[in-house]
Amino acid sequence: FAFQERAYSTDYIFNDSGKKRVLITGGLGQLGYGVASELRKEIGTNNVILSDIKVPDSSVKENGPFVHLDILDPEAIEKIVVNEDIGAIIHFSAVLSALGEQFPQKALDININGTQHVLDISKKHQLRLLIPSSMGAFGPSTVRQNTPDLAIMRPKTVYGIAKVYAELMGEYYNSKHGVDFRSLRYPGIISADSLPGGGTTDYAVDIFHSAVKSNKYNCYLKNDAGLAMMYIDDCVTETVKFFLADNNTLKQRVYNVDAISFTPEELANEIKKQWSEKFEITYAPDFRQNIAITWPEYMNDSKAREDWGYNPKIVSTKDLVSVMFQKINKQK
Ligand code: AKB
Repeated sequence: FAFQERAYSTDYIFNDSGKKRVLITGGLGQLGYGVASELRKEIGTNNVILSDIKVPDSSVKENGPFVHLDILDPEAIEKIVVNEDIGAIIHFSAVLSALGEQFPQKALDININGTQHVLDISKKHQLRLLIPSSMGAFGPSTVRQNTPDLAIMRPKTVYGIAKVYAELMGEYYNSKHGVDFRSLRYPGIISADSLPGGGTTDYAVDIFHSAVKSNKYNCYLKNDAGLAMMYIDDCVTETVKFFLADNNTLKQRVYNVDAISFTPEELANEIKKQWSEKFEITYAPDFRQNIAITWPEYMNDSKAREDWGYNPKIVSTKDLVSVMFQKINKQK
């Protein structure tokens, strides 16, 4: 889309003191690098600092600034914010839903305490703060189809509870302390080159790699476990659009975003059509099935479309499968 049509301002100053550099936490996860690359195109390579507790490949450092950061160390976060003139944080550090059930204490530490640290630092230095939420913030008592932004939120995972905490605390810091808090409730994100880890929706990424490797996949969800999903390029583009959106276009601080909905069986059928008739799927549901049935099959994201122009491009299972195999084939 044309530069002039963008709904967000082009000066990218994130707070009153004119700070315009962005710190991304959990930068080596599924989304960090992609979001950093897209944001760097908009605000300049050196204005986006990627961080993680993990050690990056040399290519990560070659493509822009990277700092080592433990999200449980608030002094270390503040030091970077002050020394590097940070005006905004995108907070990706999190333990995902399935891993969080296996390591609840670790999930509580990172997902609650890590979040609280970035909230407090954002309050102190008046930063813009984007903390992604997830459809995992919903639970078994939420309507699973066309789930609205305002719905019952009684999640049954540590991950989901921490997402509700982040949403509510972010809204509180926004109204009480003026923090420019923003959040998107992501569905499962499907990517070819960066892998998720420890999520309930990971099957929808693993299945492609398994098809290419062995033409079969043993799925840990039941054949009819429909869930909301989105292709990574849409996630990256739309997250950057939302992050840079003018504050006055946002009528709420937290938005549902969604793109595609399918069951494991529907995805497998499309893979059979586009990859190989011989592709075989088997089902061995485990504890992740019990999480999946408490999450939306699809969410209503009309508010995101109205307020800041949310507009994903890949909206069918057919197009998703096609783009995934194009990407995976290129990697070979
Ligand atoms: C997970 O499965 O935990 C994540 C999510 C939907 O938040 N992918």
